[in-house]
Amino acid sequence: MATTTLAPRKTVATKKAVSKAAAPKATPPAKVAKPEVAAAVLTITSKNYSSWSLRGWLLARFSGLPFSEHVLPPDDPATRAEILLLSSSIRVPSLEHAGVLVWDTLAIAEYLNEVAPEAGLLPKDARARAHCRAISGEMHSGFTALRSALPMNLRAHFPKFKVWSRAQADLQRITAIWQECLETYGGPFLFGAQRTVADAMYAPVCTRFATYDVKLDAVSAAYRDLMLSQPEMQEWLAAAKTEPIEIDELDVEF
Ligand SMILES: N[C@@H](CCC(=O)N[C@@H](CS)C(=O)NCC(=O)O)C(=O)O
Repeated sequence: MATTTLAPRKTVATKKAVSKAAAPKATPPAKVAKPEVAAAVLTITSKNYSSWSLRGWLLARFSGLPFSEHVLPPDDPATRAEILLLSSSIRVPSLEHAGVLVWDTLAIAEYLNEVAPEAGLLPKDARARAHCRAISGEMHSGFTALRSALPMNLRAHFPKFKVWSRAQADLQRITAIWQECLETYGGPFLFGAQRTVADAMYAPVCTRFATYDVKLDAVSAAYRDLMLSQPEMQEWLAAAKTEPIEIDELDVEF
């Protein structure tokens, strides 16, 4: 009997003792170290004229990597010397991140895809990824007639602009690329629901089509409008409009 009456008390007493012993001490909560995000710096030039700067900047924004801009005025004599220190190609954009310096837009795209794979800058599917790289490479190395005939100039608008025949061929190839991608991957972006490297690469073509009043088929026009309405594009366009840089000679590809 005594055992049965005492046992519960003992049990309760033991529980109290245990809970007292386990009670948290009044010490301040341990500080949880936040993972360090290395600051990145993207060097660009004119927002109004530089299509490569726009591509690099969009890639960085699409990647989600925090970065600050280092803007070099293109008409400044010191600019060339400064770019030379950053990239042996004497070109912008260039990206500095975590002790790594990378230049040339496609190299920057590949680097950003490595440091921020979750951003989906390249499609997950291997065939789509190869296709994305192929059309991005085609933009990177081709369409020279379109580039020289229709230089990027975001502040300008040339209604009824006459596109000469070689540039017209580039234009047709670009819209064929867009149509094929939009049909294959279902849009609204070139490789489906996610913005990829290819969308950044072709973004300055969208602005050129708007600047030079290029007549497009309905599918290509919808894609152009979607890209121009992206918040990042709107931010860039607004900044370009207030940029105090005037360049008269627009026969150069910026
Ligand atoms: N292939 C390069 C082209 C970059 C390029 O042409 N950048 C122009 C500005 S948009 C430049 O830096 N020009 C300065 C110069 O040629 O001195 C890339 O993909 O980044």
